[in-house]
This record gives sequence, structure tokens and C-alpha cells, in this order.
Amino acid sequence: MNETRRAILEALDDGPVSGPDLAESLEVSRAAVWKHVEELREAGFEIESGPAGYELLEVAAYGSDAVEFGLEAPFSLEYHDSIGSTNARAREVAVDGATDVAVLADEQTGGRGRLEREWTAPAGGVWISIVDRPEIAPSQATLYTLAAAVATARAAREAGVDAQIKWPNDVVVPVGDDGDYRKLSGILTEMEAEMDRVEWLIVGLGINANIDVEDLPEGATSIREEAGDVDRRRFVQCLLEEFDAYRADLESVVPDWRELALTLGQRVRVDRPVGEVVGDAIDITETGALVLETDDGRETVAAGDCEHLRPV
Ligand code: BT5
Repeated sequence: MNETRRAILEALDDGPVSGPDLAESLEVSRAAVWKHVEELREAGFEIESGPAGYELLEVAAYGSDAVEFGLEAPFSLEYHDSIGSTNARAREVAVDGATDVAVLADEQTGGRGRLEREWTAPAGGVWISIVDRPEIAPSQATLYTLAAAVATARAAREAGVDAQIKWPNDVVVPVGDDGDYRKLSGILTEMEAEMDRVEWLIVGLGINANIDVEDLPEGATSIREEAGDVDRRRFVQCLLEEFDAYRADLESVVPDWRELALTLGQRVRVDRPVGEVVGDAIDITETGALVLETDDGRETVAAGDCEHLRPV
């Protein structure tokens, strides 16, 4: 959003302000203030001109302006009502050289999971891909993915959902006490890197927000199902703010991940490219690998598909 428009909204957020006062504090002409207010109205912000000046009655509907307004994290938003995949679009943005851009959509028609699996993404969800160019080694990229999972779980908990994390980065809602769950959110991280340097990184998050479970695959749940509809603008702001805080403090990611983990303490099977391994999940390492106690001793698993098994 244009800086002046953002400043006008911030000023109006504290109550009515007159046009001349706005012009003076922002050091622009009165005509410029009027023009920006008209543009904000066109973007969907309901601004009334009363005796005390301009007053903000309602924020624009879910979209880039609405999410950027009041967002306390340095991301610019690109919103689409409908798009193939926000990750595919984010890749174009990344290749163009941008950073700290979040591509957001109401609906995806070609959403992707890991390993080219399909991701169901009807209208009402939160489908978002964050473009970042962090100064980290490729081996640290896993921490970004874990950070996104922790941020998602915390935002979902804020919305009243009993969200926990299944290793490495599915946000789930537990069912019963046996490690069973329904999937609320998945994360797909993609990056371009050299041996010792990340060029860009895209963290794609899919959260089933205001969606009926009938419109989702078997085994999925939504915020609507668990806690009722959420204000998606606030949810996305919370998500981006949490993610921003974690990427600035990568050391806090693993400890906070552990606090929210459903997988730790479970008997699991992990499918890896080199074969599967079964054991009790006892911890994750500081780089996010899963530590298993197996019949043949301790094993550390860096990546794979994890399934919770019923306790024997
Ligand atoms: C994931 O893959 O969990 C990563 C999903 C990432 C989606 C986001 S949305 C924004 C961005 N743009 C994209 O195109 N993608 C990202 P994976 O672990 O492979 O899980 C995929 C499996 O989850 C599928 O095979 C289904 O079984 C299941 N699934 C598909 N859609 C689902 C949904 N909406 N909710 C819960 N489970 C789903």
C-alpha cells in the first residue's frame, strides 16, 4: 500500500481527523489528502466525512489493503480472488528479485502439496506464500518451515482451535489420546540455493479456515469446524507477525515447536526415500530432525512422511 495512504489509515484509526490536520501532519496538500481518501474508499474502506473530519467506519473486505492495514510486520501483500497456486506465483515474484512479499488467495484451482500431491483449496481458506531472501545456509531452511508451522499453530490457537504439530510441519487437531488427528494445515517450502547460500525461499501455507469439512479431503478439519469462522484478515496478520518474529529469532523455533508437538511421545512410522523406519519419537534436534528410539537403537531422521501408529 502507498505510504501516505497507510499513514492516513493509521491516523484515522485513532478517531476522526480533519483534512487540514492530515495534510499538515503528512506534509502533503489538502487536495492530495482528498485524493488518497477517495482511493481508499474505492479500495473498500468506509470513510465518512463528518463535522470532526474524516472517520474510518469499516476496514476493506479481505484483500491486500485490508491485511496490510494494521499489519506489524514488513510484508507487502499481493491478493488474488482465485489463482492456480500461490507458490507458483510466489516463484515468479522471487525470480524477479523481490523479498518480503506474501501472495494471498481466497481460492486455488491448482494447489500443490509436497511431492506433487494435490492440495484442495476452495474459497474461504487461507492460502498464502511468503517470499523471503534470508541470509542463511541451505541447511537452516528447515527451521523456516518449522517456524511457519509454529506460527500457524499459534495463530490457530488464537482463533480457538486446539492446534498441535505433527512432525515436521503439519498443523493438526488431535482426536482422542492415541495420537490420532485431523489435518488443519500443510506447508510447502521451496527454495533456490547454492551450496552455502540461499538465494530465495518460499514458504507456502495452506490453512483450512472458513470451509465446511464436506468440501475437504477425508481426514481434514477446518477452523470453522473446530471453533467457528475466523476473521481472516486478523488471522493472516497474526500469522505473518508470528512468522516474522520467529525468523528474527531462529533459536526459539525448536523449543516452541516442542511445546506444540503432538508427535513427541508417539510410536511413528517415517517413510523416507531410503526406506521406512518405525520407533518411538522422543525428540527433535536443533536442526529439526526427528529422533527415534527403534528396536535397533536410536535413529535420527532428517526428512520424510510421518505417520502416527496406534500404541501397542
Ligand atoms: C502439504 O503437503 O501438506 C503442503 C500443502 C501446502 C499447501 C499450500 S496452500 C498455499 C501454497 N500454494 C500451494 O500450491 N501450496 C501451498 P503434503 O504433506 O504432501 O500433504 C498433501 C496431502 O494432504 C494430500 O495428498 C491430501 O491427502 C491431503 N490434503 C489435500 N488437501 C488438503 C486440505 N485442504 N486439508 C487437509 N489435507 C489435505
